[in-house]
Amino acid sequence: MTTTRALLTAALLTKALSAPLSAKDLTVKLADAKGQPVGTAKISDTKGGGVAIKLDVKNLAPGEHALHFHGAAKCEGPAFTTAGGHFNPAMKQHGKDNPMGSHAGDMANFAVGPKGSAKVTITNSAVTLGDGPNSLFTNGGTAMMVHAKGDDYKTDPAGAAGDRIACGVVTK
Ligand SMILES: [Cu+2]
Ligand SMILES: [Zn+2]
Repeated sequence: MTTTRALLTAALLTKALSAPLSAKDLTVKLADAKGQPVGTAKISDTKGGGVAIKLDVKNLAPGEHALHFHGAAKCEGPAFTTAGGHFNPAMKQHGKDNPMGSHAGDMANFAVGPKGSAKVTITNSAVTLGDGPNSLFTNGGTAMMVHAKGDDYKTDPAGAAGDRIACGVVTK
């Protein structure tokens, strides 16, 4: 009896210690303009605030691509315009190299290899899976967007990143 209880307590403790930092991680499914799947983005809260995004994508054009969170949780191809502009709760301009920037939804470019795939982790210190105005779930959620070109990190409102080529809704 006592042994059983001790084992149970130990098991519960182990479970608590190994629990993820956030209530739950989130896997976003990305699809291209034709609705074909191009991979996933696994989002998790990080210890110091912000999120880490494990991007695992394929069937994209080789080269640099911009990655943003847009303000509406809509991925309607082929142009994905209903996702709106960049997620911008602080009402700033676009880009880390813009003195008036940046949007919470702005992130670093990533590179797609010659075979059309990429596996990369990108961080964003301005958003969270938790609560508050910078939550990716604010106002019904956001959309993760991949663009045809790289972001120049300064041109308002979207970094001159070209077409929206893949999208995934970020909702609870
Ligand atoms: Cu974008
Ligand atoms: Zn932006």
